[in-house]
Amino acid sequence: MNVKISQTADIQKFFQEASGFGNDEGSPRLKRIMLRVLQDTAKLIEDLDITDDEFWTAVDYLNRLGGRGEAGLLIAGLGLEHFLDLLNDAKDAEIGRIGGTPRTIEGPLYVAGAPIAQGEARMDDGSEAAVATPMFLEGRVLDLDGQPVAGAVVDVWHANTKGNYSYFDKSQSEYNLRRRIVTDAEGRYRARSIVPSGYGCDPQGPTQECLNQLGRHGQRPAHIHFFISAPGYRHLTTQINLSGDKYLWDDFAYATRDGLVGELNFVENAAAAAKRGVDGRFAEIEFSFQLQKAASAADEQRSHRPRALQVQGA
Ligand code: MBD
Ligand code: FE
Repeated sequence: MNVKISQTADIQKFFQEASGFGNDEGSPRLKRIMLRVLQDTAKLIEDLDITDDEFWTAVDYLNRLGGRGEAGLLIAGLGLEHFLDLLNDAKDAEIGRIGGTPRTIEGPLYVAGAPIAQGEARMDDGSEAAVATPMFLEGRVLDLDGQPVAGAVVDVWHANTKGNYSYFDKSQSEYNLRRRIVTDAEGRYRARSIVPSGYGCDPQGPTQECLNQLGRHGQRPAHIHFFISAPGYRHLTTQINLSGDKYLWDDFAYATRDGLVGELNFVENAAAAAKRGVDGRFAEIEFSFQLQKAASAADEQRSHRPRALQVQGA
């Protein structure tokens, strides 16, 4: 067709009505966003000759995606969560808010309310002792001048040896591999945990179903997530992705970034193991964070993205 139906004045007026522009109720912000969604969706349908069957397949897909709780997973897999990082990086650069540890995506598997410990914590419940490699993680939280930030909260979470996360994987104990560690006077945090495995999307789930159609895998390299926060400093959401993993630079969620690659140092030394209180082979990893100063109170807070909250003992 020569004339684009979606661009005619009649259709534009119709979508304005559907977005609530004909009334004084509701949210002006949402109306503006919805109008754009409808306009752009209509344009896409027309430009790409989306068939009715394709359209209703997509509607059904959204139902199944939400039904399985995988919307956040697909957003990560399509690179949109990483795009938000790139956008925020560009905004920061424009106003000279540079320096410190790079941000990278949170992902969909955080759970609020993990146990808090002072200075150090054991993160694993010991249930995988027979198969897991003990991991000793430590580092410091510093400001941009390299001065320690005492009393910072290092909220850390990672997967088990199967690549699964507690809470979402009901076979794990509550808050397994999730802790909040408050830094000591030197800005230091220490954790004993286990070496995580990379995550893979459920092969039967709707996210992998879409990735299959794109000819893509749904694997992440082994990684450790962090929220770092402290009064007066800008909240940091980041991860360390572990070197040596075949997916390190082939992450389906695009989270790996320069400056965020962590090196596991495997140690096989009986005396060193005894000193650490473990038997046999273990791993060490050191990673420190540098925080920007907060420019406002809101800067100190993480985003208000809805997150799971497990009540301890429940
Ligand atoms: C993860 O563990 C993760 O970090 C992301 C971003 C997506 C899926 C699983
Ligand atoms: Fe993860």
